[in-house]
Amino acid sequence: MTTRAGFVALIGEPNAGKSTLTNRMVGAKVSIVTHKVQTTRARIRGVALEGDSQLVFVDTPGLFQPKRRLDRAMVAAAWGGAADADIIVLLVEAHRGVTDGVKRILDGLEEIGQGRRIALAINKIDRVKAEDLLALSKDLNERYGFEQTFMISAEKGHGVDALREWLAGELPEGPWLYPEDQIADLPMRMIAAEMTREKLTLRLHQELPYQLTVETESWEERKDGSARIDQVIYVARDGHKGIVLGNKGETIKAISKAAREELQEFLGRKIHLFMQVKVREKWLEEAERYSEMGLDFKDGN
Ligand SMILES: Nc1nc2c(ncn2[C@@H]2O[C@H](COP(=O)(O)OP(=O)(O)OP(=O)(O)O)[C@@H](O)[C@H]2O)c(=O)[nH]1
Ligand SMILES: [Mg+2]
Repeated sequence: MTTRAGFVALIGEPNAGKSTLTNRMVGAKVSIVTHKVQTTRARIRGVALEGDSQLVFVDTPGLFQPKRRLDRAMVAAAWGGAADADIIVLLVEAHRGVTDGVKRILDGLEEIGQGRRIALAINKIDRVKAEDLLALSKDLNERYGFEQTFMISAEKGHGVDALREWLAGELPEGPWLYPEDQIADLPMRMIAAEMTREKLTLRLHQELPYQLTVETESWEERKDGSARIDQVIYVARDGHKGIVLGNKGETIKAISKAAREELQEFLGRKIHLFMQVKVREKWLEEAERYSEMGLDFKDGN
């Protein structure tokens, strides 16, 4: 039997649907998803099987014009994921079309593109009419020589099988890179922190989700099969702490409950989840916070 295996990097503007597509390909939620931009902060690998091929999807942070150190590290992580991949899939939102952000990504692809394999996936096709799609596909293919174009809805599942089958046939021949039953390549403590950050992002408004980070500080296995997980939410300002806690602590309580339920479902066992909010004004400038997120601090320079 000839097996194939390799890395498929999903890149695109923030909110394009990269994490949604990763999860659909894997068949489980390995990467958090929200309706807000810049949800994913680091590269997240999710593993899928198709016939004799093992596809390692690399979900990346959205590509945008970075302002802060964290933004720069995120964008660097995304381009790094693209540079290391066997095949790159650029996701473009059907209803937004060729935005300035998409144009800048196409310029970036010209730079790293020599000899690379790059496919286009127009996502969220459930949001537009078919005739608009054809025009968008033509426009994008005139701007860049994509190897293939797919029209998909990562959320509804349209076109996703065709994309996966094509990728499976194009990856290099070779042994599988992960055990057959592995679906993600991220430590559990990080997945747990991400789940909490997702609930925070969904619940908190405006800039606050961008000003906090979550870390799992300890993970203790208990004899009864359950686990006790302690997490810290770092915020940059005193005022933010109050908002995260909420009136009589009801915000943090609701977030903790939602995160715990999802974690229990994911792990299939009982979890005792404890959260603490700490004010740390300079967390965005601390190397350790970046390594905890899976980012390279130096990339933020
Ligand atoms: N209508 C529609 N919505 C979608 C589709 N795919 C993703 N979405 C939604 O788009 C939003 C962003 O999805 P994500 O998967 O978090 O996007 P992302 O590219 O990972 O975003 P960042 O991590 O911020 O770069 C979410 O609200 C998704 O539910 C789709 O095919 N159709
Ligand atoms: Mg994402």
